[in-house]
Amino acid sequence: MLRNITRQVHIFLVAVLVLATALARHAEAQQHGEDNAAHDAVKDARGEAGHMSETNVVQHYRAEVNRLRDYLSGSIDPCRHAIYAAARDSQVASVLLRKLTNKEYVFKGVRCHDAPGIPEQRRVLFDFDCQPGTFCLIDPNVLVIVDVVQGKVVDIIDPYLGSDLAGDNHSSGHAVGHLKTDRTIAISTRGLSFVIGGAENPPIRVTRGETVQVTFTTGGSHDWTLAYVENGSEVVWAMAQPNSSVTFTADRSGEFEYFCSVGNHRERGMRGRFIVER
Ligand SMILES: [Cu+2]
Repeated sequence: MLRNITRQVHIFLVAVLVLATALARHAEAQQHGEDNAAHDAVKDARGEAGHMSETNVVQHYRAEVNRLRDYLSGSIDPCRHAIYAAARDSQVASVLLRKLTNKEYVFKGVRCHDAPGIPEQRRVLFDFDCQPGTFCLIDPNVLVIVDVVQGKVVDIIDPYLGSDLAGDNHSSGHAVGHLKTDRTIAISTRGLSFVIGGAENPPIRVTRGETVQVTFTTGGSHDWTLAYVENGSEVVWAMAQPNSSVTFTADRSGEFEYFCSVGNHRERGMRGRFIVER
């Protein structure tokens, strides 16, 4: 089980960092209207992920994101910076990773557009389609609004129902699924335990449908990971890196486990129950 989740987490992280690299590559190709680089790189990443060994994935991830940052430092193109700001945002990463690892979805690339009338914003569209042969009424696109002056994500619209921002000759569609927070949970660590409201590894109870923000603070090498089980294997539902937060919708009911995916911390008791009540 542990190996399983470690591998899942690993694949996720590899996918996001290669996505980030792909995004940079995509930004390069953008002027030529080339959308395929990001797509191909993500496909490559999925292939390679299975062969990665058990390095410290969190450190590796951070190093790769830093590399991407260095790569961008000479650029003044607001769209490149917008794409980077989106890709490094833990909440965006969490949303994208769920889609990238969902076999029903196909990642088609990323596009960046001006926000009409708001010069400091860019709209970064992560374009997903449903797999051919599957039925879906809603394209699983994700639109990330970035303030390029502050280098911060302003909003995440998931799914984004507008069919094509580049078209610009129709309205931009409805926005549903804003990650508006219903509940914020502050989590810190003490040794190999999570601490919530003074208690060690207490059960977390939420109501189904609530949007939950977890704020994770730690001085150590830990993460806060929540997983569910599907077809006998664990899938990461949400993950907060050290000193960051993650927002997700508690759209599954039942009992789940939160834990630290670093090393053997989970086995050594760095875990607790996450209960979603109807
Ligand atoms: Cu840990």
